[in-house]
Amino acid sequence: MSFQIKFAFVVIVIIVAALIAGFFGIQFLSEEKALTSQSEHPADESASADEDIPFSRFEVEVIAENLEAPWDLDFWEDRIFVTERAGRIRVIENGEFLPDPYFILDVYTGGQETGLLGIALHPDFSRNRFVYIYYTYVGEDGLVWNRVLKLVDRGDYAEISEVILDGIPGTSIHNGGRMKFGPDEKLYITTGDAGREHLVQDLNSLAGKILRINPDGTVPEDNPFPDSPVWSYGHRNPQGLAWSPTGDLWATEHGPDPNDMRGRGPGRDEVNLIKPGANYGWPEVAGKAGEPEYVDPILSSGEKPWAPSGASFWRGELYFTALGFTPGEGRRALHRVTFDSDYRSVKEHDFLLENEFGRLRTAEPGPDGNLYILTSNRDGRGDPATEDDRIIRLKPKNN
Ligand SMILES: [Ca+2]
Repeated sequence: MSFQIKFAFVVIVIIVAALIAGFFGIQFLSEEKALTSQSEHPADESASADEDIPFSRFEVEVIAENLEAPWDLDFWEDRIFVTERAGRIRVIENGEFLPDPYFILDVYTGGQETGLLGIALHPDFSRNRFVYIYYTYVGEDGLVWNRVLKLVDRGDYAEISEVILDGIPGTSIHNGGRMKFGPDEKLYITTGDAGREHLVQDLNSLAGKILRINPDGTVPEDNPFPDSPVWSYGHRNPQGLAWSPTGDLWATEHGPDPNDMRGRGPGRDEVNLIKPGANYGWPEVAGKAGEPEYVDPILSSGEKPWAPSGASFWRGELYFTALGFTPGEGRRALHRVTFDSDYRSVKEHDFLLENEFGRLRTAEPGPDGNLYILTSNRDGRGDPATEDDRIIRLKPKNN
């Protein structure tokens, strides 16, 4: 089937489907999104038109608007907890914002990569009400740092409990900031190089690392380096953490700009399979460098930037969001990666929502089985629409 014929066929199918949906008053948004998705691995020619289009099996809905540079989210029952970089946690309950912010914090917001970043609810939140946040601040020494703060939920607001990890180097860029509890109920935290590359290979610095701590801030006994929260190192600015169905940790990482490559390798942005104690190469190499002392990424953008931020496994596949600086080539899109059954080799890599909603910050499955995505258009680098920023929900059809 030629492309033109196939395209016409797809359009006719969609028009008919849309007419049917309109007739029954059904909200029917996903097909127009599906048309704009792209694939590096076109489906088999014998597949139906619907199966030819990645993501056609999802409905795409905007469920919240008018957020200001949201950065991370977590869920509990009917509540969505969302951080805004300016220093607010907002709560959406049953689809409605609580009238007042859940928590307000004085944070450092210089540059465009600072402020209140990650949030993670304790796995036993129902019992202990602990909420963890990661933020940038100016210390008494006048320097910029990042720290992890534990809050206690009090219903419609939260109170500060204690700082559980401090001394993470910060600056106006490369602050890392993603936090998630793993299947082992340890807290994993990404940190960036804070613009100081020499700290990244130094195991005594918390810059350019993935960290793993107990929920009370102590170091787990089975960490790879004694008495150190460092789980892996050699990272430039990782901002995505995701566990595969096989229990492995994956991380996305922002790579260097072209003028910052300086012969350091063939690639920029990375998707890495994280092994405890391993060295991921920055600032010596970037991308699949093939140097034996460094672990290469499983997936690299090569010379094309994605600017990948958040990541999650959802329905057995890896989804990561791309911020991009300019449109095109999946730079402002939701990437999907499928794997062979061992979750070691990539089967397909494609993306959707390209340039539909601008910069995409993170994607996280909710307790309802749907995928929630934050836009990041009011972070100083986007072209915000009047409704920005938004939370988008991907809902599988026929589920
Ligand atoms: Ca690397």
